Amino acid sequence: MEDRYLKNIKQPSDLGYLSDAELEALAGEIRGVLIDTVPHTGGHLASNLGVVELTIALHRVFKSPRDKIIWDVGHQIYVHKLLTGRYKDFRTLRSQGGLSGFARPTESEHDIFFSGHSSTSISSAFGIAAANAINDDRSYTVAVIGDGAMTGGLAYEALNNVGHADKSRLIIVLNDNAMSISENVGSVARYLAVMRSKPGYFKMKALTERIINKIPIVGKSISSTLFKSKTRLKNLIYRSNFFEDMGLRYMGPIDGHNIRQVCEALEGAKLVGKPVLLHINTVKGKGYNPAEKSPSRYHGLSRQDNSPNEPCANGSCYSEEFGTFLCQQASKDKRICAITAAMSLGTGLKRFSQDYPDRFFDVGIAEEHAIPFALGLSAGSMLPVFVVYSTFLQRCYDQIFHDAALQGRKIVIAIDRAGFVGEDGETHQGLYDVALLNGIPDISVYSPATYGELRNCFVRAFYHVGGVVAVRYARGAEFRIPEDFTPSYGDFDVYGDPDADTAIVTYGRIFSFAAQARNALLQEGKSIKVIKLNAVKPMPSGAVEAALGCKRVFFFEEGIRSGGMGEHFALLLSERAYEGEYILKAVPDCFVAQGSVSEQLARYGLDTDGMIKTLKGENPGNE
Ligand SMILES: Cc1ncc(C[n+]2csc(CCOP(=O)(O)OP(=O)(O)O)c2C)c(N)n1
Repeated sequence: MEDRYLKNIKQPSDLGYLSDAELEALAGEIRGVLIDTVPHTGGHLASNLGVVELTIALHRVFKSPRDKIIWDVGHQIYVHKLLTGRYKDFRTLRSQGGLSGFARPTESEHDIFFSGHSSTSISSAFGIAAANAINDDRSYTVAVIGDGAMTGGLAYEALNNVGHADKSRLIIVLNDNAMSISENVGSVARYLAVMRSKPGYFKMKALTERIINKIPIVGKSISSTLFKSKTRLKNLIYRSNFFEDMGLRYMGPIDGHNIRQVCEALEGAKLVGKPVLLHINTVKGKGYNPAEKSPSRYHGLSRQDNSPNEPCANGSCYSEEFGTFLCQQASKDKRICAITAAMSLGTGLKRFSQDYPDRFFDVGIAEEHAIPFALGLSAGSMLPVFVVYSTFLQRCYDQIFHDAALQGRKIVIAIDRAGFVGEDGETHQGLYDVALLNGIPDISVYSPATYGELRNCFVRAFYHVGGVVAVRYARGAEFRIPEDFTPSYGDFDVYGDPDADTAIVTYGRIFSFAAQARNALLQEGKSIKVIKLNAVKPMPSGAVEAALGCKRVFFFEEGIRSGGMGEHFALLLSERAYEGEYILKAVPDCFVAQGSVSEQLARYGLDTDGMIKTLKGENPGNE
């Protein structure tokens, strides 16, 4: 009996054999699989529970992969995976070598683009639709975008472009559950709340009930003439709304948990002959009480088999430590403001948002906006800190260059999730920020290893260093630091014999592994010093000095090699006529696939064992 229908869905076309009642039963089975699996694998439970019926309807009405379905962010793609031949492997979700938690074209022809970052779906779907129009390809392209992702500016750049493209067979499904990770924010959210509560479709449906008889999910398709009359009626009801003003056809809002109604609407959207936005209302966490009650808590779950390197395993983590520290500072300094781009929970800002609502700004999924907004706050004599995951900071390259560094004003950037992030994989790794910031003038970058250093770096960032100051720290908890290490809280520390002729240069949490590797080799009679950088930009000249006399320098870097600390340090050494050898272990020029943080550190030789091997010459260097 278990998964009676789901196990027989080998490809989306198999849905065509199921009756309305069987589709409902299938939805129940899918919910069961999600609720059973995701707490173990970790991942986005609430978002997926909310799109069960929508995904069934999409695959019922469209012919994937000929018709292309593009999921914005891609965190809500599990149901799509279950219906596109990946049910059997679903338990491998987010583990090393297993199914990704996002869209991965390498995994299935039904996943169109790699995804993980928000608000891109309308642009890329429109590109496909535009190409199809040129090639006389009559297939459909569907972008599924959440109301949270609709707060990202990129979505509006796309709508601006889509609005005058009459011929495109593009359907945008706005999956409105009133939630981003936390409650959705801003004017768009307010506007959608008004739209959501209007009985548009139903009223329209009642008006046309006499003309259109019961429309089955498949079979008899709605006649174009009838649909057009429906649209005309709807336009009488809604003379204008934002999307129609932008040049799209607007349909909705409809109940996104009613498979029949969603199928009808999608069939209708196919007949419109110009880009359509279909607004559906869904409930985040639908069908699982705890998730319906606390959708934010169930937005993203961590794996159940947490290793000690996972977030808050020891009761705290860098994000929480940062959040607590910021609240303490804010109570003393009324200028401190915190900005988040829809990530208040993950970045430890929840308490700040409650204690200092006037100085807390959730700008929506709008990282690009956050930086110039911080600039404005700074110009208005405030002390802004933009708290952002390393991977999402990538969106802000030009803003950091033009709206921050060039202006010379004080802006603090707290870069969370710097380093390997684990199960989210390629799209979410925090391995690129050092290289990215290295190329921008007049920025200071700190990379503390411990909670104590983290607090100290922020004090320096707020009060002792000018211009743009970034402090970067990892996902999860601090690693163990040897008891005989006493931090200087300066730009760098030297751990071990300062006269050793072998040096390790490193920064951030993996100092812990470097220190352990050094101590293990000390037992074997090898003398090594660890130069631990706290400031990675500008590079402390004393640290270069400390490495100059060594015969061998090993760089261990939890970040991309190109443009990173190691390359830069090595150049400074060679400029100072360094005559010894150096070996650079960092992440090579690649995208780093999912796995646990420990697996990823081991994969690139950046755990204690890997470092010992490299130090002994058993690992190839300079990868
Ligand atoms: C550029 C970027 N910033 C932040 C995130 C983190 N993030 C992932 S999902 C999400 C909320 C998306 O909300 P919505 O689109 O409404 O989808 P829902 O989960 O509510 O279905 C956020 C902020 C991201 N993926 N990309």
